[in-house]
Amino acid sequence: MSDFPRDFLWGTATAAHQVEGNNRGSDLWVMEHLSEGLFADPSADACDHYHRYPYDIALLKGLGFNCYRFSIEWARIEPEAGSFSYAALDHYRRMIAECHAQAITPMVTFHHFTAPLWFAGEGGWENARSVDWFARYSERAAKALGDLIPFACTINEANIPLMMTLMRRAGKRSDAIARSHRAAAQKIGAERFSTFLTGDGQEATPHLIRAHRKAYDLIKAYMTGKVGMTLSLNDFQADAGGEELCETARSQINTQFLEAARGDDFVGVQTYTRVRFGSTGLLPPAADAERTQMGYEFYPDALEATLREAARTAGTRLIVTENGIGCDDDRRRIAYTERALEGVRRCLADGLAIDGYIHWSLLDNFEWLEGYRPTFGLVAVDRRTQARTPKPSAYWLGARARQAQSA
Ligand code: GCO
Repeated sequence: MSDFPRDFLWGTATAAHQVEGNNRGSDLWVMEHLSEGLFADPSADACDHYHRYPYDIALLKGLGFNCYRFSIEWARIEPEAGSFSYAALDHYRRMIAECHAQAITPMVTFHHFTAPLWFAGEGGWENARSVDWFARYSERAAKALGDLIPFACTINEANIPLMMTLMRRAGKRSDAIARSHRAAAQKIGAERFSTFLTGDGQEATPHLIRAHRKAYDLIKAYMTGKVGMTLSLNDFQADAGGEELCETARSQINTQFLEAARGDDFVGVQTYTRVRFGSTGLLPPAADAERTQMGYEFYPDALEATLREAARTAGTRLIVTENGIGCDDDRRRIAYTERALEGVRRCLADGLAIDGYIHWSLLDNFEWLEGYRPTFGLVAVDRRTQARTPKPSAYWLGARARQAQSA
């Protein structure tokens, strides 16, 4: 493992809404509680990370990691438009300080899918004013926290709304989503309702890209650390006849965003699988292919391909800000991660500027529309008692991290 740089970031990741619990001022909380909702489970207490973060940071430190990527929750920080919670900002300041106290490098994401209810009620990212609203929040949070942040991510997976919209077009989720949006709007007494995950990605994309650019400058002004956005990058592959569809998907979903990241301090690469195109569209995994709990193909080699693509197109430094697998059998998590890391190692050997590998996720947590069924954690969580139990993969990856840091 000595072919990993000594100061390489070895981390685990979470996102506020997925682990904190009781994020009641957020857009998704409302959607989770609609009678005919899209969500398999409500997020509820999640992992109660809002209160248990010191323990969780100590846990990842004890396992051998040196970095923790998490998000701050806009819905808590700005519960009403233009009014900011000092208590929430202080909470996140304590959390970041706790990382430093435990010699963990914090990587702080400003937006990880959820937004305040009032923002959703204005149409969320479909509204052009979203750019200024996000900029105002980012500046405020950076002012309060920036001096403690070595790595900031503006928007997590800025390209996911577009990807989901394009994929939905092929499928037929749209009616259920429209119904949910109407019900949510009615519930909060707004005229419209839209969220990052369920909204119209085509409308949102230009706003997201502009919001990232603005936030990048505003956050930079309050810190000496590095700023970037993260992208969900699938390894797009073409079967015979699928070349054109594949290249169209790549240019819309990957290239346009990687180009928007040019000049940033880094781009966060988040990769889970490959997506194959045939002459008629998306191809399902082969009948004999191993599938993860998410239904997609077990394909750890995707990470190497997307790292190379990101390096070519964005030309920035790279950090693997998410990579992992939802599975019951923890041995498959180890196998997956080992193969993914081999790919990272080959990229480093070829001179790619990669500064870290951050595994998704520290904890089994709320997997959005899928609820609590998929388990991505290195650490299992008993949601009744909140007891944490590291899986063999946690000790295995932690040991790799430790070994690389002392090599
Ligand atoms: C993502 C999301 C995570 C998911 C993970 C597993 O950024 O895609 O950050 O929230 O839980 O990707 O599907």
